Parts: sequence; C-alpha cells; structure tokens
Amino acid sequence: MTSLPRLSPATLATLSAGGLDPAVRPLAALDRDAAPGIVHLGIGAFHRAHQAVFTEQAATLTGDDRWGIVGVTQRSASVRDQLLPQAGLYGVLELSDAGSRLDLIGAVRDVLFPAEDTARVLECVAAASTHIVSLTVTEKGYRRAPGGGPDLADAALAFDLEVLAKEIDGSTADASVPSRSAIGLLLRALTRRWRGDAQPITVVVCDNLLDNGPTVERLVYAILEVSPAAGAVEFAQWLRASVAFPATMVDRIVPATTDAHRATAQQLLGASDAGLVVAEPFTQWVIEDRFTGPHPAWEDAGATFTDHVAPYEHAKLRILNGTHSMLAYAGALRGHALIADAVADPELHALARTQIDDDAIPSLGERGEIDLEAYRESVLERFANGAIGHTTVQIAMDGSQKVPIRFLATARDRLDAGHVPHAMARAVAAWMLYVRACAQGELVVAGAPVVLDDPLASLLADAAAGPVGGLAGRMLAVREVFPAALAEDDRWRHAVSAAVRDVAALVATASAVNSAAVSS
Ligand code: CS2
Repeated sequence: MTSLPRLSPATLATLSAGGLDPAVRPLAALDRDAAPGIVHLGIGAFHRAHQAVFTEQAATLTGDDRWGIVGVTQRSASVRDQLLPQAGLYGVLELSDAGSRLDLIGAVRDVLFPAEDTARVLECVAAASTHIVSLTVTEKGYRRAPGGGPDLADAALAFDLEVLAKEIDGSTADASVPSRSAIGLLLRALTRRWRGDAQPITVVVCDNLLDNGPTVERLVYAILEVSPAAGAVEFAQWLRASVAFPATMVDRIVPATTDAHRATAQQLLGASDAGLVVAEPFTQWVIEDRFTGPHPAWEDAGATFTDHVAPYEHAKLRILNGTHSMLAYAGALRGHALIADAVADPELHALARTQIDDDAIPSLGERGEIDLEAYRESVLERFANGAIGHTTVQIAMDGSQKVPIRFLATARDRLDAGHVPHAMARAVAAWMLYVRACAQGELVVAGAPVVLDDPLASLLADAAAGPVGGLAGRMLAVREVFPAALAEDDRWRHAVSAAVRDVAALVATASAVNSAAVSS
C-alpha cells in the first residue's frame, strides 16, 4: 500500500478543498471543541458504525453540538491509538453488492483507556455537560452469573467491588486505581457523579441482551445489595431517583475491518484511516423513551422512540441473531468462511428458514407492528451481502454467552407452549459440534485452524471432548449454559441428541476438509 497522508482535520481540509469523491459523505460542520455530552463504554466497531453515526447525523440535522462522544476502550488501548492521532475522526465504509460509500464521523472527541485513564473517565461521567453514559461491552462485559446476578466469583468484578465500596463511602484513596470491568467502571463513575453535583443521567445499554437496559439496572442494584459500603443504600436511592436505564434494540451488521476494506476506503478518500469500520447499509435503533435528561435528536436521524421495545428486541434476537449464530456454527463446520456463503448453501438456507418459521416466529407472543415474514426475508437478504466479508468464526465467538439469549429463550418458550423445538435443537447441536471440533483442533476454515474463542473455553472443551455419541449429554450438563430445568426436560434432551446426529451427518456430507471433524 502506497503511503498516503493519515486522516486528520488538516488532511481532510486539504482533501475537501480538492473535492471529495461523491461517495464520501463529509463531516458535520460542528464545534468539535464543545464540551462532550456522551461517555461511551466499549468504543468498538459496532458503536462507531451505529450509535456514533446516529449521533453524527442528528447533530448534522440540528446543528446541536452538545453531543460529542468520549469513547472508553476496554481490553486494550488500540482504538485510542487508532483514533487520537486522527483527532477522533474515522470513516464508516458501507458495503453492499450495489457498491460502497464512506461516511466520515466527527462525533468522537476523545478516547480513554481505563488502565491508564480511569480517573479521567470518572471525571467525564461526573461532568455537568454529560447527560448520557452508553455501553457496548458485549454480553460477557457485564460479568453476570448464569442466573443473571453479578458473578461474584469473577476476579475483575470482585476487585472492582472492593474499590467501589471505598468510592461510595467517600474515600478517594484509590481514585486512580484502574477499574477492571465495564460494570465496575460504570458504577464508580455514577458514584463520582452522585458525590459531585448529583445531576440526573441516563444509562443507554446498546448490547444484545434480553431487556438490556432494565437487565443492567437490576444488575446494578444486585451489586449494591452485596456491597459492604455503608453508603450503598443511600447511593441506590439516588440512582432510583436520578438514573434511567431505557431498553434499546440495536441492529447493524458490522464485520471486523480487513486490509482489503482499508484499501477500498483509501481509494475513496485519498487518505489512510486507522479507525475505519465497515458496515452493511441497513441500520436500526429502537429506544425506550425513558430519559432523565436531554438526548441527541436521534429520532431525526431515523431512530425509533417507543414505550415498548420488547417486540422489536425479541424479533431481532430470535430471528436475526438466532439464525446468524446457527449459520455461523453449521457454516464453519461445512467449511464456509463467510456468512454469505453459509446462507447460500441450500442445506443451511433451508435450516435457517425452518428455524425462523417453526420456532422463532411462533415463540414471539406479541408481534407489535412488525411484519415478521417480511422481516425474515430482509434478514436473509442482509446475510447474503457478500461485500462486507462477515466471517462465520467472528460470529461464532462467545457461544456460552450468546446461546442462552439466541437459542435457549426460544426453545424454552416453545417447550412451555407444548412444542418440541427441533430447529432450535439443531442450532444448539451445531454449536456443540463446533465447540468439539475446535477443542479437538479438527476445525479448519479458509485454511486456518479455528480456536474456541469463549470466556468458558476450557470448561466447554472438557465437556465436548470425546465421541460424538454422548456429546449432547455431556454439553447439556454444563450448567453455566443450560439451566437444569431445560437440560433435564426429556423432550429437549431427546431432540438435542437426535439433532447432534442429524447435524453431524450434514457436516459429514460437506467437503473432505471437515469430514475429519466427526470421524471418530
Ligand atoms: C452477530 C451480531 O457477531 C454476532 O454475534 O450476530 O453482531 C450481529 O451482526 C448484530 O447484532 C446485528 O445487529
């Protein structure tokens, strides 16, 4: 790649003077020095291609420059090091078979890394100009135990609870001690705000959790119930009065950025962009209209505000994410590197439709205004978008966190309604076989061996190891994923055992590369 200037306000000014490619959407003309109004925990690719874009467009339409974003990374400083040299500027490369477009985003004003900047994060959340703390920290980022409460055995959370107790009781001795979990950092930051001017604030959870806002709200109060802090009750009272946790449904397919994507963006822009993210054209955001203070005009940018998010959220988690995960596991096992190839595979396409029609849609009590059949078609069409290069292995990560939300909730509802969810059993079977193949080093996709990427990887590998016969029983015994009530339901056990045989046979008919995965 020839060395091009790096994206920055100065580079952009020069390029704009020379005329930007029509496929490049320029920045909103806003005062980027205005005090930021949003602190976002988890400034990964999804946030940058979703909420930050809605925020940029709302600012463009209203000229309201109160909504700059302070991004907070979690596990590494890499995003900070990508964006800060570019003054927070980056592009969103939108790809479809119809072509490409590049949206330039200026909403991000600063990026902090808690391991080095925890004190700054706390200051930013306590600032009077900040009205919103939002999060995309993935399912595992909330450190929850299988039942949904805080996972007190989690070392990072346990550490943070100790520091939090001191913070609640007014000791700032550990003010610069880095938080080790997102939920720990969130609570410390809210404590700092309470101890400061105690202005109301809204926490906007943008992760694929069931009933995400209220779920995190319950988690916050459950953590305070076990906190040794003398002031925990008083702090909880302030939270109840001053902090809202609206539910949201977030939707945009955002694959990992590759060098090929960067090359495409450079061609369009004429500059290199280390913070580039990639997305499909489709985007949706449904937000419960429950805020304690102001928010950007996200509705002007196309977000839906409603009192009732549940129908949207359930449809999305069960129809889109449920099928996405099934195609990821079964697709990888059949040698498909990309979701677009998996959904084009006639066997898997049929499985996807059956899963949606036989289990997901019937499990959705209330439809709201959503035409679920049309939604099914749009989802399958979006999966077929080969231009974005979304990989099966990327979606397959963190199965122990995703399977309960994307497969088991549907299965539970079907069983409670008296139906045996055979399609969900096949999805679960595909995950079990995927775990086994990875754990035994037998899965190769696009020439690369696949390693199990999951917070419970070693526990799962131990359970999956061994012959395919008995795999269902061994995996159903993993209580961190399968609650006893479901795992001991004979209808479900039989369905999963049969599904493991069926999916193993389906995988065996695929290319020679994978037949080895189920040879023993
Ligand atoms: C995907 C989601 O990686 C995954 O788990 O299923 O990130 C999915 O692309 C988004 O939820 C779409 O909105």
